[in-house]
Amino acid sequence: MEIKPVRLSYPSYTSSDRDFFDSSNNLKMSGYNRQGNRSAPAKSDNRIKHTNVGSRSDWKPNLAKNDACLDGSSCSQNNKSSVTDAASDVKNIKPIPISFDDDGNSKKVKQLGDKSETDGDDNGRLNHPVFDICPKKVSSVIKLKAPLHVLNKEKRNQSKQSMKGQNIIILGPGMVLMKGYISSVDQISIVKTCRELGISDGGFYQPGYSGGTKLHLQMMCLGQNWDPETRTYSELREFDKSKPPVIPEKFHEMVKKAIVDSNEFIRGNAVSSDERKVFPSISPDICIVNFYTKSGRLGLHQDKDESDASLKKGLPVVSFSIGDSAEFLYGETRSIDEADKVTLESGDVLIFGGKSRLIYHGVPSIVPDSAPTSLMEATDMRAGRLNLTFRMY
Ligand SMILES: O=C(O)CCC(=O)C(=O)O
Repeated sequence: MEIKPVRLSYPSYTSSDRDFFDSSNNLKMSGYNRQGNRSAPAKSDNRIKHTNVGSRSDWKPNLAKNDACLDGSSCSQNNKSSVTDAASDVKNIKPIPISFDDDGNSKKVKQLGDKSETDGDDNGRLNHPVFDICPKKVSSVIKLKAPLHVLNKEKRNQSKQSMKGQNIIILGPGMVLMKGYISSVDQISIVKTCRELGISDGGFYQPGYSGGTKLHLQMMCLGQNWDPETRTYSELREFDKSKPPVIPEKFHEMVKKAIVDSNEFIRGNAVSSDERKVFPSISPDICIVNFYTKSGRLGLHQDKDESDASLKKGLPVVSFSIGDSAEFLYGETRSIDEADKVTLESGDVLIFGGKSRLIYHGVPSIVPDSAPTSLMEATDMRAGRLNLTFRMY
């Protein structure tokens, strides 16, 4: 599969905005330094204006010519194996031999007596590909352990990062980034949990639309199902009637703690009254888990399919990043050119609520091979990035 580079340009900035660019003309963290203090003027006083257009449905690559599909290359509707083709009345989905390419696209491994790509087999097993984020390594491949100094360096970075309050950045009113907040141990545990849930009923699948277009990621929902086609939440997943797994208690605790810690930081460090507003606590009833392979991506969109009450209150979305880093765009409009960019690394937690609840955001690219070696060795996770976003309906 041809991979076209995503080129980001920022033509609308004036010379006074130069501080926003690094030497390679990449947009730097806007407005704040790592301690959360303002380091450069924000582009405007009222950065986050919410318009009522666009939503997670903007993932749909065929919506608009210019920005609906970030690289434009895979907007063609050439993938016949639509997820909606799968048979619907199935209780136990068992893995059948499916291989995935680097894009996470599934390909059934041909077996003796195979009928077609979309039939179930003679045992009633579904041809719904099971996407395993930690596939068993082929035994003939000899795995070399990472050298000790690499692992030690990662450990040192990790403990530096987890020193309380050290690495929290206020990106804007209602938007806080907690760098390296999730410990290595918890990252490993999250990967293992998502792996187990991901290969079970209601686990990972590649979402798409009835026209055949697919998103460039694998997704599973916890708590409630979110349907990209209808942009609604429901108890069951439409195409296979599976019930989304419940959100593990441990995840609830982590979300609560992240909100408490970010609020503590906001109280001590926010510089304007808008930024000083703390996040209300949430008990999330939805978690969308995305897995991006190295060519995975997600267009700019708003998360606005939750209830009116939830959106009105600005209840925060809490996002965990694990594995490879991601370029993350965010801004007040759906324009890539006007968006700010930040890199989300393994262990980072991003919270957006309040004034930023409806911020446009997306992932134009994944940074290949940037995941901590120790995480990959401990989990056998395939190359890529796991992202969990918790919300309250
Ligand atoms: O992967 C990410 O960081 C963003 C995910 C996201 O925007 C979403 O699930 O709505």
